[in-house]
Amino acid sequence: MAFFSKLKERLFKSSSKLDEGLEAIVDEGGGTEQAAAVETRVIDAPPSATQTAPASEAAQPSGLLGRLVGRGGTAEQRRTLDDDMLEQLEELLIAADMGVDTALRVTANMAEGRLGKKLSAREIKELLAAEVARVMEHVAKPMPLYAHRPQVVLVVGVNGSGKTTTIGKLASQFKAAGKNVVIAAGDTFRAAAVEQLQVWGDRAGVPVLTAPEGSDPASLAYDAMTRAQEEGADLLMIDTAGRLQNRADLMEELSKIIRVIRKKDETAPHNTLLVLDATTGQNALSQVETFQKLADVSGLVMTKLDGTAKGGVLVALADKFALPIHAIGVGEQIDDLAPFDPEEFAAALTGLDQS
Ligand SMILES: Nc1nc2c(ncn2[C@@H]2O[C@H](COP(=O)(O)OP(=O)(O)O)[C@@H](O)[C@H]2O)c(=O)[nH]1
Ligand SMILES: [Mg+2]
Repeated sequence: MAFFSKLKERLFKSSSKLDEGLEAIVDEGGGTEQAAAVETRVIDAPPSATQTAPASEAAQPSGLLGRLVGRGGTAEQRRTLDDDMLEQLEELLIAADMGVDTALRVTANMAEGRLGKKLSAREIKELLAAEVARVMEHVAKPMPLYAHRPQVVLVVGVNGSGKTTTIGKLASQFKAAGKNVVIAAGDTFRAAAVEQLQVWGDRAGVPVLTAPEGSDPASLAYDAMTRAQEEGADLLMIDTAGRLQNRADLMEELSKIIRVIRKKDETAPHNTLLVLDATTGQNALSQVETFQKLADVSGLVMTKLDGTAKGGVLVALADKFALPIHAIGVGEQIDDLAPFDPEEFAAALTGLDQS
C-alpha cells in the first residue's frame, strides 16, 4: 500500500475528529445552497478574485462539465466566515492538539482576505490543509546522509517513544539502500530492547553490538565506534535508554556516550535524533525542550501517528521549533516509517481526499 493511503487510513482518529468538527461548525451556522458548478477552490484564487465572484453566486451545474467538475447540484452547507466561526475553528484546532499559539496563527492565516466569504466544509478543509502544509514545509527534511564514515547517529527520547523500533526500521531501510550499517544496542537497562534490536538486525543483516544488562552504555558505544571504523561502516546507529525519572542521570549517561565516541571521532555524533510519541500530545513539546538541554538535537522522528487523535501536535512542533522532521511512524512494521511529507500529512490530518 502506498504510504499516503496508509497514512490517511491510519491517521483516521485525528482526521475524523477534525472532519466532524469542521462539518459541525459549518452545519451550525450555515445555510444550504446549491453547490457551484465551477470548482470554487479558495486556496489558489487571490482574495480579490474570489470576492468579486462568491462561490454561492456562481452558475448552477449544467451539462457534462458541470457534472464532472461540480458537485452535481448536491446541496452543500456554507457558512459565512466571521469572528464567531473563527473562534470555533480555533477551539477545534486546539482540541486536535495543535496548541494555542499555532491554532491562532493558522486560523488567522485562513481568515486573511476571506472574512465575510461563504465557505463550505470542503473549502475550509482545503484552506486548513494548505495552512498546515505551509507551516510544516520548512521542517520536512529527510535525515541528511554524509560522506563521512562512519556517520554516527545517536537516538534519544523518553522510554517507550519508539527509539528502538525506529532504529530497526531505519537500519533496515538504509541497509536496503545499500548502506553498511552497524547498530549499538545502548539501552543496557532493558534486555528486551537488546533482543528487539537483534530481531531487526537479523532480519536486515545488520550487526547489532550488545552488552550485558546493566553495563555501561558508553563503553558499548566506544566498542561499536571501533568496530564501525574498522569495518568502514557507513552508519553507526546508537540506541539509548530514555528514563526521564532522573534527568541528571540521563544527562550524565548521554554526555558520557558523546564524550567517549568523540575520543574516536571528534565530529561525532553527526545526527542526534529525538524520537517522539504522537500519543503524548502536547507533552511532546516539553520533551523537545528537555532533550535540547540534554543533547544537541538535530532532528525529530514522530512515531505512533496511527491510531491517535493527537496528530495535530506535529503542526505545533513544526511551528514552535525549527527542528527538521525527518520521518514519521504509522505502525510497527519496517515500511511503517517514511520521510515526512507536509502535503500528504496535511491532507491526511484534515481528512481531505488527495486528488
Ligand atoms: N502503533 C505504533 N507503534 C509503534 C510505533 N513505533 C513504535 N511502536 C511501538 O511502541 C512500543 C515502544 O517502542 P520502542 O521502540 O521499544 O520504544 P523505546 O523505549 O523508545 O525504544 C513498541 O511496542 C513498538 O512496537 C509506531 O509508529 N506505531
Ligand atoms: Mg528502546
